[in-house]
Amino acid sequence: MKQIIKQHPSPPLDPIRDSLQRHYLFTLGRDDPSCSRHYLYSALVSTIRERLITDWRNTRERQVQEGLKTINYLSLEFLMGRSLNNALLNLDIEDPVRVAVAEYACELEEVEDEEVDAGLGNGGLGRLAACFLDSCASLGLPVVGYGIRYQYGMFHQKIENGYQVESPDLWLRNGNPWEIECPEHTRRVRFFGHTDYYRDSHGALRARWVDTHDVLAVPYDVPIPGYRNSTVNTLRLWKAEATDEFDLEEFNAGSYTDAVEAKNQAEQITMVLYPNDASEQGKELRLRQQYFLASASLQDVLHRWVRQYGNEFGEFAAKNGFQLNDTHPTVAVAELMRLLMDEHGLGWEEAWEITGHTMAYTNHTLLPEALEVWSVELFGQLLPRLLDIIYEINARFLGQVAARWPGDSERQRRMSIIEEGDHPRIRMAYLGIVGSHSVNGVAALHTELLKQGLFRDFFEFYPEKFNNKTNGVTPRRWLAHCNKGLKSLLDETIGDGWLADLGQLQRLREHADDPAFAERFMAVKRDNKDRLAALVKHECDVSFGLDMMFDVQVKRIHEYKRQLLNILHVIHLYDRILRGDTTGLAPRCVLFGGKAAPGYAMAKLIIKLIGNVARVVNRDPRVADWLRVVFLPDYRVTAMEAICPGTDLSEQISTAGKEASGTGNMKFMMNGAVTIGTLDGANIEIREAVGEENFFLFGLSANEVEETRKAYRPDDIIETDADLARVMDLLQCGHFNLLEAGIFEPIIAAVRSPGDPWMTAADFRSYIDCQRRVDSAFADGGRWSRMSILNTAASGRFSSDRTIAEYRDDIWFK
Ligand code: DL6
Repeated sequence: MKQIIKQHPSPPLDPIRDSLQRHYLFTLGRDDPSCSRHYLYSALVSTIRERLITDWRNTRERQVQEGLKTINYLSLEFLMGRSLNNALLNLDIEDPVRVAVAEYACELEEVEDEEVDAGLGNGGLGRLAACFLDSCASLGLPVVGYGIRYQYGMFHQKIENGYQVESPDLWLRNGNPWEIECPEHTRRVRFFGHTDYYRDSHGALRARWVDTHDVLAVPYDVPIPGYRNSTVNTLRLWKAEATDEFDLEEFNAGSYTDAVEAKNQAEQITMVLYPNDASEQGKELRLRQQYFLASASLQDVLHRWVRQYGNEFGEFAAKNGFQLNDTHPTVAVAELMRLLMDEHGLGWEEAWEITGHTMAYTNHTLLPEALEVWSVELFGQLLPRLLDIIYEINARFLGQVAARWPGDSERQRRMSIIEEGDHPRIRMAYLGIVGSHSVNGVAALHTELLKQGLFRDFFEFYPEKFNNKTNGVTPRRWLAHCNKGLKSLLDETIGDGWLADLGQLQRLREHADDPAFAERFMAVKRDNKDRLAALVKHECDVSFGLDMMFDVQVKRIHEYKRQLLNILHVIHLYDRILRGDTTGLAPRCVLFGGKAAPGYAMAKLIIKLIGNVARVVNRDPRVADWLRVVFLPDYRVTAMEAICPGTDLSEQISTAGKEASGTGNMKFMMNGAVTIGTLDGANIEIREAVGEENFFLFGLSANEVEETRKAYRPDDIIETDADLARVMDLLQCGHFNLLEAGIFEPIIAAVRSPGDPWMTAADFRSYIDCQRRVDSAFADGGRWSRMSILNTAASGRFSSDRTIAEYRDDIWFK
């Protein structure tokens, strides 16, 4: 560094090196080479941001000048992970940056490690939103992401004595160098108060929301660069602030805590991400978050519109669209109605026409408990004007239902947005369907199940609204960045066009039978396994052998995802090895990872069981050559970037009909892992794409699950299956919890329960038989490498570029 200072200014410096040096020296005021790497990271981000600014401005100006329709993607979650690596790749500046950073005696990877994950999401839904932003920018589409700038992201997970322990994720501790605060675009969001009716100057009856408690929404913009196309889109994240710093009267009267109460209340709204991926029912703060996001974002869009076109909304729907990411932001339907009517003077019919043409709703779950409902009482207190509007929407909608099916009051009751009863509730999914022009599921099976099951009445009423958009993942992050070895091999073999057109990976098929190519492909895999093994050793102090099969299940811990079935298989393997039954067995390293919602006791107990089994297995020298098991703590985006390239076998084993799509399954496939899976979510399409001979299928189908459920007797299954009986005996006799008597009773009871919704015992036999087929395929190196290559080759369909192109053509720009 001293040397750099002496050289400065030495003509002509290369622009990246120059800018990095300038930011290090002058923006951050550091001139000491021994300064922490964090400064280098900050200076590098400033360097990149500087390069993005012009394209960012040009992108916005072009979109305005060309009068392009803008799509606003509203999501309570954006699970971005790190941004530095993605920006380097998309801007094609990795090589010069590597050189510039080397002058600080640093490897680029070390600087990258300074970035903390932006964990503003729980899992699949939030990560999908992040992949979509990358694809929208890469396809040059005018899409703005709107979300919340949570002060605390997804909690950190430690494992203590096998139990999950959560700690807060204060990801903004050192600031976020990517964001730009835009106080000039602050919006005011209302709560509480009541509706006041009055006559306007034309004598028309109008409503306004009065006596409200307001909160300010301050936007922070994050640039989203497209892949080598000069497009830079925006992710706008809202932070809540009080309208006044504090109450001066209270302060002067000496009540210091009361004086800051309002400020604290306001700022609480964006304080913390709710850490539950499947249900977060009834929490007032959660409703505040949802409305805060919806209102601030819609006001933002309307403000821009009015600035350009005045209060003339004739073309609004042609120029604006809103994609609602699950039920979380569906309150936007009522809020857009309110804003158009109360703030911009439109009549109901006109406002409804606009709302219905701009809103589109994506459903991400078949689990009833994840479909949000809000108590009418709570909603009415917090958002009284919105409740009026929802009642009116419902009354008009039910009028249409009655006209279509006269006298069918049962159907009206079923379809009502308001669920009647002692404690009436608002069904947010129904509001989303009624108020949108498009309703989509996220995989073919999921969409079919929505149409036949959960939303059957609505599908009958509005068949034209329903469509499928199978999920995808961005190949920039999930192949090019995380698997540099494979990227180089692909570039060399088929050129680098695949990064913007993943279908080109099909051309790998012609190399699948070429032993020289297979050898190189598997050498890359081995390098990746080596890296993953090092991570496991570092985090868990367990050694993974590179010749063993890396068998991985990483995702949120949930009963429907059946980590339990997987660990039962591990216990079965352990039992077989101890009995000397190792014929045909492939040595395995089984890796689990994922967070349980803090209040989800069963999921947390499953983590404990995995940990206890791992401890017993890993300490037993008799099984050491055959089996290793770990639970890798704090699973997150950055961890997955190291895990998926080094995986041989991808476990996608949810109870059929429960996983909407899955996206981890796609990341693994892209990186050449072979899947063992049920006919659930996007697994079905993955199997179709790669061919059934290259996918390990087991288990009941969704229909069979429903049939079997009618007379399900797990005790009978256990009694007649000697392998399962032995596994259950090991659990019941406390083999894995000798000093913790009885702790796994709830798990044992769940497996044995005829009411087990996840049907673990029903699929056990099929699963372990399938795992035997996996073993024999793995033992045949040539066969396995072929399967692995073909998985990567067939993964083109699972690029989020394809998904977004479908949203573009069928929903947004139809
Ligand atoms: O669509 C993204 C992702 C799907 O891949 C997962 O299958 C699905 O579980 C997830 N859904 C959610 C919503 N809440 N719940 N449950 O996270 O969406």
